Amino acid sequence: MHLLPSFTRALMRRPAPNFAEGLTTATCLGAPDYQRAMRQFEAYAQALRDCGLEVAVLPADERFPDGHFVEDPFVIFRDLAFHCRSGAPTRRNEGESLKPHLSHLRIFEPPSDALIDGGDVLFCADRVLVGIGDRSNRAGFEALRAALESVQRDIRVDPVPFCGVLHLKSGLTELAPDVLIRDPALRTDYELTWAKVIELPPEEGYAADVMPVNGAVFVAADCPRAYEAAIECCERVITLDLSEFVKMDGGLTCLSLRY
Ligand code: CIR
Repeated sequence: MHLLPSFTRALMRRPAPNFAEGLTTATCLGAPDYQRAMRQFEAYAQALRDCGLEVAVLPADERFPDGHFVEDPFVIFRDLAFHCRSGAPTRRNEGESLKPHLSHLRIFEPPSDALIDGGDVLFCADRVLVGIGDRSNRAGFEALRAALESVQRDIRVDPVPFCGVLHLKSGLTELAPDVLIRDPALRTDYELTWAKVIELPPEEGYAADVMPVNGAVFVAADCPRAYEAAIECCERVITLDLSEFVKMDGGLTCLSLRY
């Protein structure tokens, strides 16, 4: 059974003017430009609308400089909204502010030792991969697996211990069923032989975070190898420039919750 249905809705939050105060390891890229980030954000929201999604865009919230990375505080699967407790303490209250906008879903609260960021959760066509790294731990994986099994008893959920990139999806996503795209910086012992794996050149590593949406696939702009791989798998490839979010360690998927 294919785990990726077509999406009808997306939730996004505008970046706050203080978004450069968020967490980042990419300081060598320089400080992000707010106006440019806002233009990139609007283009992303419009691209989701062009794919048929109804996009709810929440106002910026200066309490959360990383708060526009809405993918991390929740994992949504059918009617389930799993409320993640981030391994990054500064990001732990973001989910509370999203909850009222997800109240039509069944919100699941995991135990407090369960750490997880949505960026570590990769829904593939036939399985879910849960990265275990700096932001997500084994208890987080166990709690998410139990919650997903409550929705679909036979769902396959695999732990993927990794390092080298921030989130699992920063370095590995699925372009098409059984076709993975990978940043060579991602290191893992998890066996990937069940899929074809396209390894990007190091300078395109951040383009490993691709986002399939309703028959299209979103890919970071100016990454020719990633584009070529995407066009081989998918008729419609949407490229987006997210340079200002990359400066804050943000990947393509992290700016929206799709469901
Ligand atoms: C953080 O370090 O948490 C944010 N600055 C970036 C989060 C990006 N999230 C994602 O790729 N899922």
